[in-house]
Amino acid sequence: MRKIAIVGSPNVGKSVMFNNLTGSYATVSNYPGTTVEVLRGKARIGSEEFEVIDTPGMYSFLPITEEERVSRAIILDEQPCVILHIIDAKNLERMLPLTLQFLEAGLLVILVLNIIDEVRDLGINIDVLHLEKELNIPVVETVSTTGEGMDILKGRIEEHVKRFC
Ligand SMILES: Nc1nc2c(ncn2[C@@H]2O[C@H](COP(=O)(O)OP(=O)(O)OP(=O)(O)O)[C@@H](O)[C@H]2O)c(=O)[nH]1
Ligand SMILES: [Mg+2]
Repeated sequence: MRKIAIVGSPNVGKSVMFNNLTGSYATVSNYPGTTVEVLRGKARIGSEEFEVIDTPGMYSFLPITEEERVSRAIILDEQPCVILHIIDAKNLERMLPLTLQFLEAGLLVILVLNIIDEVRDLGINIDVLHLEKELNIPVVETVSTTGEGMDILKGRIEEHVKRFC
């Protein structure tokens, strides 16, 4: 089964996104050789079923904490064909360096601008098409707590899988 890894900084909505994609059933296990817990579940997107992995929060792709080492290992060793980089869109500038680290490592990520409801409340408008052009990757806006944007995200995942997996 092909894998989708959900990655990003702490507290950006990764686990809510994981629940959106997988429904209620998940298995929890310690990553081998560590005390770090990793959640795994299944998602049907289009006609394909994927294993979805909710990774521990990471600030950098160059790991300092055990959690960051586990997330890096999942990305590099398990070779998920889809990597969803979830960010808190309110803190776009602070969060994009991690996206760039992924791209520099040759990883084809889909950038998910989550918590876009609070961005709107602040009166901020993010130019998503411009960001897509600059980064040359799909960029999708979501509100993971309401499910807004999930259909579009699934569509982008399908396109990505057809092209790259
Ligand atoms: N307003 C708003 N809140 C959100 C959204 N997505 C997640 N949240 C809230 O953000 C908080 C963190 O969500 P989690 O899914 O636990 O975040 P996480 O990335 O898994 O956090 P860690 O596992 O600690 O790294 C929760 O209180 C969510 O309800 C969103 O789109 N809009
Ligand atoms: Mg979480």
